[in-house]
Amino acid sequence: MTSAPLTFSPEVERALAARRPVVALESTIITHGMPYPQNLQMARDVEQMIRDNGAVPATIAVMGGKIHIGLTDDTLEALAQTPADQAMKLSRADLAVCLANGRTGATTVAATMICAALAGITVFATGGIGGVHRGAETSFDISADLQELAQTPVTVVAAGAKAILDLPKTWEVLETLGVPVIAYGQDELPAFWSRKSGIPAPLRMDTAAQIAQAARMRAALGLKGGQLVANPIPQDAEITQSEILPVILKALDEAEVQGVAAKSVTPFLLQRIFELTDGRSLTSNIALVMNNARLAAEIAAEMSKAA
Ligand code: PSU
Repeated sequence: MTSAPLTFSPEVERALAARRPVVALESTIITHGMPYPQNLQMARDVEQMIRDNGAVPATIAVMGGKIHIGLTDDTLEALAQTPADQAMKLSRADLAVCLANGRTGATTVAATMICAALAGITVFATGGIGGVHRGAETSFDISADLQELAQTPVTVVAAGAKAILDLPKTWEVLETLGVPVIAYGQDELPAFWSRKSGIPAPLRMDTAAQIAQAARMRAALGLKGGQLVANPIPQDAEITQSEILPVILKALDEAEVQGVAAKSVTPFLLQRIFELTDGRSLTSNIALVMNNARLAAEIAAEMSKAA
């Protein structure tokens, strides 16, 4: 164990001690990714989905100078009600300062990976990772999630990168960083709200057992970093690319006109797309997170079988 300021919920502590499967969950999706009260319902349903599939959920957030690994229902509710401007959006750069200042912070994919690895958790489910923003050639806005995948040994299950991003550039950067991008059950990379992106998947796997074995092989080879599992949204919940693209472009235009930058870009775009689709983007977002939670629980179970 480490001397990091970790505090475990009793459920997670017992599961880790008994080497039972545990799946990490992030909290930025709760505070900055979805509106209240749908965010709270999503957080509870995702935890339940993981339990129903034989693993223990560990939602991660920073509060009172500690990294919480597993939250009580009261804490989850308080977090879901925290206005986005009162919770820090934590990535690798902010985690230690948030702890030192005793502030409340929600962990992004990058920060959740760091905390999960410190806690001994190797599988993590989310919606979509951050990546290279459209227009990055002038803004230089590239999510720290990509670097984290290259250095922290956690298997991240997502529905690809969020489609508000420049997806081809995002996959190029991951390739450069040596991150395995594994499409689950299809030959094409998914695009968050859509099953298809038109981009061929660099790697494909069809079972949770294979994905767990790939993580083991990476460790055996001494290769640092994690792997990204790109799990397509279920068919009945998808919004096709041709439907969602005009909406994304409109939201991007508005962000530019209003001068939205840095950490505010993703939350602004998700909120505008939610409004422009009359809530349909949120329904899809929740469906894909649930689907990722199920697969992550299966992978965690495979990993603990062999351990
Ligand atoms: N998945 C979702 N919604 C979200 C996120 C993931 O379905 O809001 C969050 C994750 O925490 C991810 C962050 O790390 O969005 C990316 O933010 P940025 O683009 O600013 O790096």
